[in-house]
Amino acid sequence: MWKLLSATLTLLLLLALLSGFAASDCGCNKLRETKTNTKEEQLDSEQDQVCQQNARNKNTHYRDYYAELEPEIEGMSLIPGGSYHIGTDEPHFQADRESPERLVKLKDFYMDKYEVSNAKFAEFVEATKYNTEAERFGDSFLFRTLLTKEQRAQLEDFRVAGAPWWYKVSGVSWRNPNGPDSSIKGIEQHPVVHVSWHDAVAYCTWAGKRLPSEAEWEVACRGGKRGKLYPWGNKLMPKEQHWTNIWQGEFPDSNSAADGYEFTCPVDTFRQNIYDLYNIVGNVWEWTADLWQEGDTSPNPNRVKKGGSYLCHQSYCFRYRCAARSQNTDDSSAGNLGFRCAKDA
Ligand SMILES: [Ca+2]
Ligand SMILES: [Ca+2]
Repeated sequence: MWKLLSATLTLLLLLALLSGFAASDCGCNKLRETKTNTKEEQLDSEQDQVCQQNARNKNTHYRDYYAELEPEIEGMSLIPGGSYHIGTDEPHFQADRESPERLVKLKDFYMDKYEVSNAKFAEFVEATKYNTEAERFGDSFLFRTLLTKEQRAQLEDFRVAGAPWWYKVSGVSWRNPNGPDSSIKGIEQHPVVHVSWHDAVAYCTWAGKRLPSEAEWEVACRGGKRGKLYPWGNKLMPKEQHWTNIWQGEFPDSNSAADGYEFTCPVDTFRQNIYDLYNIVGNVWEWTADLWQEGDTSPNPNRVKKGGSYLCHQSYCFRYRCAARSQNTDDSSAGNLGFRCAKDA
């Protein structure tokens, strides 16, 4: 009897904690939206601190660890080292080698809370005069709906085999992400795209950081939970709300953008787990440091990318899961591929 009562109470407590996390963004976003003066800004900042503390308190492992390693690095979260499970025994794409679930041991590390934005990448280019690979090659890959019917007809032979919605378009780069005549004006806080693996490494090195390994990326994605599909759990839309920027509708013909975004969204839009990470799944794919094929010594080896993008739909690219993975050669770039950096603790 007592055992049953105790188990029920534990279950109720767990449910209360879980629903609390799912329901809350700690009210921070609401405050930001209504913010009109400095007093409210101060409230906002205090509320943020409460939120962060709340987030830590809900995960004892995280809380106990975090306290030892203050102060924080701005824009990064500390991910505590330890043994974690990554991968899955229920793979959706066998060929991607998502399985088996396996144990990895990691040291403490920091992870960017956000994908690197256009504004941040512009600072790097301004400081270093860096020229991305897409700029040097003179083209990059653009999704079909960003082209007019006439442009699509002209570029018919410049499509990707097996993925004919990608067009190789001249004059497209991080500076002109949505077509040769576009710019980053108005989308400064969106993730930088059309950056190769080499470009990502160059940025992270400049910032005193590095790309995360795949294991680090996935552990950060999982937010201390084992075996869940998404950073927040197994349900795609808790509280019937959108938690990530992906594709709604029929891929590749109609995107209802029910989540609010047909293409990229600002890097601080969807907070997805207890580590305070945003858009870790969805929005844009993210490069990791790892080779796709261990020991690959070819000139442009494939590198692992994680997280899926705003173009992913369950029917076609169910890869906005922590265990999912894909690859591109290290000189590739496209309109749905970006990155975030990590750093040793
Ligand atoms: Ca979307
Ligand atoms: Ca992402």
